[in-house]
Amino acid sequence: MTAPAHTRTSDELIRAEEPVLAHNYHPLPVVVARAEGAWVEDVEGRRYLDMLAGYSALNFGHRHPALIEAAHRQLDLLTLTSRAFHNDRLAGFAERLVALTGQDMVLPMNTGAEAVESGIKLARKWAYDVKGVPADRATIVVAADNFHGRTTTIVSFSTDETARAGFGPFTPGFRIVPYNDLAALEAAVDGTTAAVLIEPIQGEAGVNIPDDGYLAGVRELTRRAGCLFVADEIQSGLGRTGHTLAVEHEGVVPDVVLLGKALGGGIVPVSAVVGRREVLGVLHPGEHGSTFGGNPLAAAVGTAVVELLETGEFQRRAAELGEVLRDGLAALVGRGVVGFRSRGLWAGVDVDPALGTGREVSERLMREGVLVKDTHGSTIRLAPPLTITAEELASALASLEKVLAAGV
Ligand code: IF1
Repeated sequence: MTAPAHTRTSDELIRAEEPVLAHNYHPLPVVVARAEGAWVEDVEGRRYLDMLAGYSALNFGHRHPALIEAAHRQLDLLTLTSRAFHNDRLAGFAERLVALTGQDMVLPMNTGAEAVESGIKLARKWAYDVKGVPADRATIVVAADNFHGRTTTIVSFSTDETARAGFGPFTPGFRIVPYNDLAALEAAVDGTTAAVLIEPIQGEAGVNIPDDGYLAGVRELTRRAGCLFVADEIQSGLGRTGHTLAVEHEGVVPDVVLLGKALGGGIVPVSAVVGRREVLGVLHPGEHGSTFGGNPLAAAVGTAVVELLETGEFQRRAAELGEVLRDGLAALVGRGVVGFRSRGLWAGVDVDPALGTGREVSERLMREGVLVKDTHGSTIRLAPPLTITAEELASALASLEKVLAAGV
């Protein structure tokens, strides 16, 4: 398919955005016009290797043929009914998603933040209806340096002032403890605790991987305390770390798993709360909902995504190529990289601040034809599509080596 005819250049399009688009992002100066697999192409036809993959929403690459085919097929049949009626795609999607995750039930939503908000509402209602916590007294324990989305309730428990400042008043009922600290977590859990909500690996914090045993510790601690373990796998899940879910690295099964991003195949927003019957069963008609949640187009694409994951191919690729990524980054330590964390095809790379900020390194990589996104300070995040080839990955690592060797 040829790129759409453009009447304006990249620079003209960037300038045109300024007066009419809210300035809540500071994008790299690249204007993408088309994409396929791990590659994107800008308005002028320049190609870039996409090492961000939509923050893990593009695990299967841009426009994966099986996902596009599922979307095209459904577009020609039915796109939306609302949940006022049944549609013929939702049962199949829910059945395959519970089978993939080893859970009992699904609450289909759209964005990740909606899945997180729905998970918070479910945990609280479970605390009142099942655990017997007094009304409006439920607490949820979260980790410092968390990222769970941008709604006012979610930023209520963020420790990132940039994400919170100016958006109060905030939602009460959350306790914040250091990540990867079981003693602090134990001290924060009491009879009012509905759930512990954590990312199995903290993405925005810079791919912050907890010590082995932490997730198993959270599982044991929450089981003993009679509260829920809610795992936010919106970024870490669906193959990214070499497993279907990142919690599998420790063989842990949470009570509730939050999914999003790649569940929509990079085509439509699809998210879900997947969990035990005892938890999702607390909802009764009229108590929660969403106009688009569980729509037939989302269910058709989501089903095609689950079918891709059922093969195990993408999890294997992430595990195998993850070793290439890890070894490639290890070779750069002391040569511009001061440290890194990686699991599967997901890495947080700490660049020597003397070489520049994460943003400055991202701009230099862009000029080399590689797109990445900084997280904080001088840390960049690498999260390519799981369809990336070994050659493409080696090329991206070579570009990083070249940018670091070139210095400031
Ligand atoms: C932005 C960050 C990543 C998430 C986890 C829930 C959500 C996210 C673990 C909410 C979303 C996105 C949001 C997007 C950029 C990106 C991001 F930089 F913001 F923090 F990936 F690290 N749980 N993360 O990572 O999902 O509502 O966005 O669908 O806000 O700029 P959403």
